[in-house]
Amino acid sequence: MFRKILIANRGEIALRVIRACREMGIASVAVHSTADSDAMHVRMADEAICIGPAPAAQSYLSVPAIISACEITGAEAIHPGYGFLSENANFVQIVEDHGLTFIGPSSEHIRMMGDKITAKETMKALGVPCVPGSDGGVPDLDEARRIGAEIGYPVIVKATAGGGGRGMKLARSAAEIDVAFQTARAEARAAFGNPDVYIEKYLQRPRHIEIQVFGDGRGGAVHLGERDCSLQRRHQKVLEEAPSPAIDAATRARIGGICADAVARIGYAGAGTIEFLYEDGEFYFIEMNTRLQVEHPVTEAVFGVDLVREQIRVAAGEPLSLDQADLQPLGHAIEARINAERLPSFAPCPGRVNTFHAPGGLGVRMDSALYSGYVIPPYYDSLIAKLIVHGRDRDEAIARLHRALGELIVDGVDSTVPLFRALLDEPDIRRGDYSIHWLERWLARSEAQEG
Ligand code: MV4
Repeated sequence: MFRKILIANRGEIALRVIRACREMGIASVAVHSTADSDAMHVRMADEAICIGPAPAAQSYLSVPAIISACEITGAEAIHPGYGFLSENANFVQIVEDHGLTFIGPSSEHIRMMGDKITAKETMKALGVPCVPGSDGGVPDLDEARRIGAEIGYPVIVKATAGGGGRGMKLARSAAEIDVAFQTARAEARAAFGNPDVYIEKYLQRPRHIEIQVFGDGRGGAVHLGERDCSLQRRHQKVLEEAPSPAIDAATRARIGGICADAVARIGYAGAGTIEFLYEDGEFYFIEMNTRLQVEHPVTEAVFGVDLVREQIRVAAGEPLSLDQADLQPLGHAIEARINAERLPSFAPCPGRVNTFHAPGGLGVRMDSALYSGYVIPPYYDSLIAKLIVHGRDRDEAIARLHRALGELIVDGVDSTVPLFRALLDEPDIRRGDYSIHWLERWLARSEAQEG
């Protein structure tokens, strides 16, 4: 096992990894920018090292600074958290070239899934159900028109180097395919330096359901059910839950089995998430994320598993301590992502947090790096806390989230807390009856009403 791990991240996810290290008897090294000298992850780690100025490009994204920090502190492995360098295949290669261990999958698997056409071809060949569409890339307009006519409109043109909602263009009818194809290509070339696009049937009212998988890197893998992440705004998840209100045990076992089998067959190592659109009882693969996700705690709550501990174990060459037969979800978990943002615009609201008080009690977990007096810097994303509740069933989880939100105090900056109170009062949300479009439509309606 590793003696010392460097965490190449900040905020609540850095704390999450430090806590796992401490429970495993592993020393932790925090890295930070000059803007984060007073950040909680710096205080909580065993050691901390400054790696550069405030802009992430010169600190949390600086490969030489992070490699140097490992050499100076004697850290043997790097946990990337999410975002920043977590899905950067070149970084993983450099880490390995320096005799260090990246806590995550191989650079080959990251590269494979980072190219969305390759990811889809790979998954399709492994028996994972995919959205109908082009076989691979679409090289020219004639081919785009032919595919549109073949699969039927609406279709969506997606950049192979995109993902997470970046680089997509909708064509509602044949009249729109030329513009959609040409703009998608031009934008993909400008944004990613790669113009390649593919085409899919556009699903009108799906849910976003993702399967948590875990590979041991030796051909073994398990799944830990699904998360429903349909409540999003501008491709940013707002609230996630496990299990999905739309999925039963038999469906979970079937799609979970397909996903675990797929990652086992490619020899995948570590945590991964296979994203699907789910409509009319069918799953359609869209992307695979090769990192630990922000919303992993809802899975941890219902499966009673420490996913970061498993990541570290697998990276150190130890076997998974998970057995598929023992993995049964218990109860229901919901995560509210609390951002320092002003409603209704969602404009970032950095600044001094005068008072911070975290809720507690049975079934409540607060993952946050806030403290009273902390000054939220303007340079990074606006997530300030994840409030995760667990109940025996969905109704209990909802009541618990309501109760916990009432105990939470974040004073001095605006936050998205009021959004969750309003959401939990909505009959559609209480029933679990929502698609990927529900939140944006509801926000548009609320704004119109308030004038
Ligand atoms: C789609 C789709 C409908 N049909 N693909 C957006 C993010 C990226 N991961 C994939 N996305 C979508 N792909 C087909 N064939 C609708 C979306 C989409 C979406 C997906 C998940 C969650 C929220 C979304 C919001 C708008 C569009």
